[in-house]
Amino acid sequence: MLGLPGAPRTALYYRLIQILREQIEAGGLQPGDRLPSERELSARYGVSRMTARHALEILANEGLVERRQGSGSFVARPKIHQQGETLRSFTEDMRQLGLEPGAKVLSAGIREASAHVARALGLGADRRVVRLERLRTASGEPVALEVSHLPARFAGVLEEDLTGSLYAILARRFGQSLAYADQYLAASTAGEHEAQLLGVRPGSPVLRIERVTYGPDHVPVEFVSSMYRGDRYRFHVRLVRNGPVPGGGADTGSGG
Ligand code: 16G
Repeated sequence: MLGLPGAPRTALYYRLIQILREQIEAGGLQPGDRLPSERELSARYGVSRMTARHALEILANEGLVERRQGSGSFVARPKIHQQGETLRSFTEDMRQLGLEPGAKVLSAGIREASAHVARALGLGADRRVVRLERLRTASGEPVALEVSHLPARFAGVLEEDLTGSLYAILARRFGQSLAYADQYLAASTAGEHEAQLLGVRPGSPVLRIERVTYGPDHVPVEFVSSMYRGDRYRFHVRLVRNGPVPGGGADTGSGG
């Protein structure tokens, strides 16, 4: 039995999750290995099948476990690990990880920016932006949905092949280099449409990322609003105690 005498029953699934997580993290269970079934977990740990199912569901939401209809639960592949110290493109990130970057253009055109986008890009009277919606793939697997907005002076990107690197186009066609970005992450869930594109179930956990990327002259070049698969992505940010990071200094909008 997992429960300690007097411990609330609601904690059982939590304890079971810890046990399974430890087994996966310690390497006792390897990617692709089959986990015990709900029935086996229930017998082995003295919990109800409901508790076992709940624990597996939570591990699946965390992306540690993959549930396959009719064949059980398996240890998932390691997540794509993105580090947040240098400003890199999706293409550069994937190559660094030994994955093949890809992009499927879902829509591309000129639009009037919303107030949110106009503010992020610091637009004046001309509120037109290039809006580019792409599904990003890692070695063929959909991992993120990106909606990029660029000031209208970059309208020429629409004449380019957008299934490759946008940053490369900005550099080549406009001589536009990028210096730094402010990035915001928040938890969310995939709606029906996004879930279908990302190949996950509706309601699956995702990371919503907003990023404003600036040129060396501190002028915003891109505002992106993206949705990354929560089961496939892991972000790493290094935090330095005391004092500014050398070369840093972007305004985070916290005021003061
Ligand atoms: C990253 C950026 C995105 C940019 C893209 C360019 C985030 C959230 N997004 O995915 O803003 O458009 O890189 O990649 O980090 P590319 O040069 O491969 O098109």
